Amino acid sequence: MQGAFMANRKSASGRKPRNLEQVAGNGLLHRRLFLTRGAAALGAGSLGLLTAARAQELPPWMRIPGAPMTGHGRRARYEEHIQRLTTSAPGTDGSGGSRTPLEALEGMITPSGLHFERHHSGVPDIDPDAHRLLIHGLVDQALFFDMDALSRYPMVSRIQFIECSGNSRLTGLAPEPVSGTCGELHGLVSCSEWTGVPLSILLDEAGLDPSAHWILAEGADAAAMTRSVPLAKAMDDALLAIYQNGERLRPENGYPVRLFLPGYEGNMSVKWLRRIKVTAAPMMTREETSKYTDLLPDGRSLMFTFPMDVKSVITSPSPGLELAGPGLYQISGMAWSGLGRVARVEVSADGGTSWAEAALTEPVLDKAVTRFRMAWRWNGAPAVIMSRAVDETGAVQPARDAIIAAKGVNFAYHYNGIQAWRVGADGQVVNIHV
Ligand SMILES: Nc1nc2c(c(=O)[nH]1)N[C@H]1C(S)=C(S)[C@@H](COP(=O)(O)O)O[C@H]1N2
Ligand SMILES: [Mo]
Repeated sequence: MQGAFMANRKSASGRKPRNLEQVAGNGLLHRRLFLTRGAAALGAGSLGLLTAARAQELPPWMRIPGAPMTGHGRRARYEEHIQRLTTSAPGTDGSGGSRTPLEALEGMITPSGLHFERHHSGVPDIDPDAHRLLIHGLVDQALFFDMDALSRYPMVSRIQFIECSGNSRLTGLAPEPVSGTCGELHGLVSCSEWTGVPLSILLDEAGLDPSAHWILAEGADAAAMTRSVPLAKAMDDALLAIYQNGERLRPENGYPVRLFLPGYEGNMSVKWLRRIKVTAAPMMTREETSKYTDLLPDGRSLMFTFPMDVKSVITSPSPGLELAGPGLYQISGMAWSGLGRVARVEVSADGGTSWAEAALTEPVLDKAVTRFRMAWRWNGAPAVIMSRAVDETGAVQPARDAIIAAKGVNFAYHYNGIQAWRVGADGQVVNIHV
């Protein structure tokens, strides 16, 4: 093993190897080592050493021809058990949500079939040929589009996250930590490549009245979900999204067209979009008065809290993914901010006593999920792992205590506290409050 270790290092750079550098308590290693070196270079020995006991016979799939081509691909049958966790409001089939199983995924993109869902009255079955989008209100001329006309406008593509502002409150605001997987606790966030027509192009074409300051967006579902959006956002980076990860939107995510407001709370990205009315003031809809407002300890409520704040969570290890025994592990997680790019993610393996900077996986994009990684040599003793993200505006993901001190526990949205997982001596991982 030592021989392979030396040979590796020589061929990698030809220079003398750097000292193995532990940068924080309980075994966190320097991010540079992890970016370019394997397990052997980190002193753990190779995880892939070939021994006689591990040699394989020719597997059966190499002895017979494989399956034919298919018109539409599907997952390996061994992966079919990876599912969204769906929950409906009592007495309803389609009002509720489903959560992305974050612990089963890697990279920055959420596969469309595992994108989280949040519906207020189920998924409508919309015939795209019969769907229409009306733009009216404080404009020079009202516009009325079918999908063919809409699709002839210039499109842009962006990789961006969407997060329900109710995400994470289930555990964050509970007095005792709730048991569940990472996805069950934090899975109301997903990241896709969205392609569509910038809303500004259509508003320009309609011609804005000088008194216009807001728009009202309305969905074609039975809930007729309706939200007010400041005109500045509508003219900045709002998208009428038609494609998701290269294919037409999934029905669950707004087929055939949705509003997409980068970085803003998910509720405002109205799905199955049928109408935009340009207005002088917000319309004070149900979703921005009785819902999606945050009750503070002094009895006042915050309204129109649009951007999603900086946040991160370790997806592996996480509850349900137990560690096989002491040794070298990759801590992997996701970070995002509705205010811009992720600037830095720090990881602790000693409950927040010491922190080390994680490696960010390129590309690091504006208002997109960013993958972070950290090498960790686990010594087998109980440990508490946590991550803390900082975005390019300098905003730092807060501790749970700090949020509760500032906002109490009666609010329901925009909880972005640091998540801690406790790794037991048996390798089991559980959700804890620190
Ligand atoms: N028309 C309509 N748009 C909607 C909703 C809805 O129920 N109806 N739910 C909203 C909420 S609360 C969220 S968090 C996002 C979720 O988007 P997704 O289901 O594509 O993940 O859609 C928003 N847009
Ligand atoms: Mo939401």
